[in-house]
Amino acid sequence: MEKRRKRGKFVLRAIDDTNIIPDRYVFMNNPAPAISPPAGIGDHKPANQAVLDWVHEVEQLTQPENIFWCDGSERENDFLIAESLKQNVLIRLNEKKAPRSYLHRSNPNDVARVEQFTFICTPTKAEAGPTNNWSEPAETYSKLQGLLKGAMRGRTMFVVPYIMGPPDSPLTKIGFEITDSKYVVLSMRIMTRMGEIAVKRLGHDPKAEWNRGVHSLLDVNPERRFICHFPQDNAIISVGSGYGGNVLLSKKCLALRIGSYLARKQGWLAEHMLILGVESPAGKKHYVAAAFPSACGKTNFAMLIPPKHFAGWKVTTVGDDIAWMQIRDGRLWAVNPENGYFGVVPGTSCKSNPNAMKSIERDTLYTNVALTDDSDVWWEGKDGAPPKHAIDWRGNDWTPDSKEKAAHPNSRFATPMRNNPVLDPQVEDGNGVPISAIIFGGRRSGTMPLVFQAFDWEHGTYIGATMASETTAAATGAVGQVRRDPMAMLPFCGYNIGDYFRHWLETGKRLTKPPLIFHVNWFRKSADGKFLWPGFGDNMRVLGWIIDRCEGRVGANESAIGHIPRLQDLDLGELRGVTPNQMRELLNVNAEEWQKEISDHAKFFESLGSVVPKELDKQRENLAARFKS
Ligand code: GTP
Ligand code: SPV
Ligand code: MN
Repeated sequence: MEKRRKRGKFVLRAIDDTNIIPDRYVFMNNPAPAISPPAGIGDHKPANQAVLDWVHEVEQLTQPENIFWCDGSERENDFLIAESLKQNVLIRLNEKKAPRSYLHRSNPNDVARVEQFTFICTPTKAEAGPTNNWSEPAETYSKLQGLLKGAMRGRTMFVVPYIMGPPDSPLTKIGFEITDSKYVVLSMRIMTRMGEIAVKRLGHDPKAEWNRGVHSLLDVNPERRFICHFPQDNAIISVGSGYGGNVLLSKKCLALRIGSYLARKQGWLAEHMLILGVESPAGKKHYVAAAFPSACGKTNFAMLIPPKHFAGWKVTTVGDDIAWMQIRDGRLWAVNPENGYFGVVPGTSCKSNPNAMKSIERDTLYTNVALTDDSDVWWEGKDGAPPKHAIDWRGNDWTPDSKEKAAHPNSRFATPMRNNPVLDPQVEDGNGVPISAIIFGGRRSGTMPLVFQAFDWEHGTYIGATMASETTAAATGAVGQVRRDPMAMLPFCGYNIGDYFRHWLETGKRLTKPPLIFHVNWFRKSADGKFLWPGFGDNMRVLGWIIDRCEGRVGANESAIGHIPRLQDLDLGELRGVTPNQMRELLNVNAEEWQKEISDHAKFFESLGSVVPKELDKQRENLAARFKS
């Protein structure tokens, strides 16, 4: 430890989020029994004693210089941005080219989710199940308390009240995040409904359900980086990181890991899914939810612009990452718990995703992209020629000849969903939107056809449970390796995956009008390693078939793996750059590849031990048998 310190390897450099706010802005000094807001900025009082007690506890432990209760106001935001600029937590961008937008650089050792340091802390290991890192709650609390002891000395502790979900939804959850990072506060303001609204919803009931999240940067040292979830306590503690997915505790930690645990207990679903609306020229609208693993196309699909040939069709976004779904009238109804998009930047262009480009034109917090000489942002895949010179995501000089990438492959934007030109009008509806189809998908260079449809809910659950994808830069570790990622929830299911599969099967039984279930693969490659399918807007052609299936007006081939469109079932009018042979390759089910696939399914289930419901083993046997018949 000493040695490392001396070498300074893990010590934060120039761009840092560790400075304190000057005294004149201090809202409250120790001790904190009667938490009251400063005159002028903010005027809410959290009336719930349980929150006050908890904040006081964390204060005693971390010993911050100041406590700053966030109210979510404009004024507060302006103030925090000004402080962040002064302290180099943010870099101001060109007001003409990127109005009200800022660049943040995270520590180079801290640029993605860390699955190896993410823990589910349940009383027994079995509750966390075979896919999660488990650690014993009491021991973990005591280890984390050790790390947090005095951790905010000389620093400001921010208390961020927020809600997840539309304000009037029965699904909506309350959270409080304590953090010592201004970047986190500014991001939470974009990503959640923050401030006053949460305090009001909490009310005075001492038994009200709310999530307690504690985050501290510590010294941003990977050896002291832990993202710990305590589902039974509705609590999260995250230390040692400043990267989005690890520290915006509303998102993966609450909305998915704790969320999935609560969902099972309370009879709903918390899923890593986008939600989109699709309207036909005749004005008939359907909603679709789709689970693709991290960096596999959710944001892009949720903002899709149909090709010219699909004149009159319109796609709108309800959500781009997370869906909370409940059962009503025998159907699934979905809400997006978030208020903004935390999206992958590289590859985003006016060609691939014009709606995302419009969304991030202003009011955007960029992380780890490149900075041009005229204070604009740049990344690989942006429209136009690369700049002759830029500062890369690490803060070093960069030219087009540089070996390094200018933007980190997992560089991100945080932007309010209000900026999305195709935001769905129902996005605030607390009842949610009725889901006609659920789509699973991943990055698969072979085996998986462009699209196929499950025979029924149970078969669809099997398809989700066995789906796989090549790994991406969204999490640290090797990229491009095929791994099973059930329902795109492998890193996000907060309890035993066997119970999660069971919950899916049971949910299906409660649905009288279940959504149809599909699997897609935009990433199949030809023998020479090129994508066979153009993707992006052209994915409308697949979505069109899916909608036609929901309407019962289009045919398919019944194959061993499910219903697959015949060439004539897909509208390929004016599709450029895909030959009929390529189309056949895209839709092909290769028996040999599927033998291996089925045996990989079996191996995966074996690796999970005895937790997999027997219905799913039966599904595999049926699948294998269909290949033989
Ligand atoms: P998370 O935010 O990590 O959950 O990712 P996501 O699932 O929202 O993925 P996103 O839409 O941001 O896409 C990730 C990467 O995949 C980007 O580099 C996109 O350019 C690329 N991508 C998205 N859709 C397609 C597609 O249809 N075809 C191809 N070839 N690439 C795509
Ligand atoms: C993902 O990795 O699936 C994301 C980005 O959506 S993060 O919030 O960092 O997890
Ligand atoms: Mn995601």
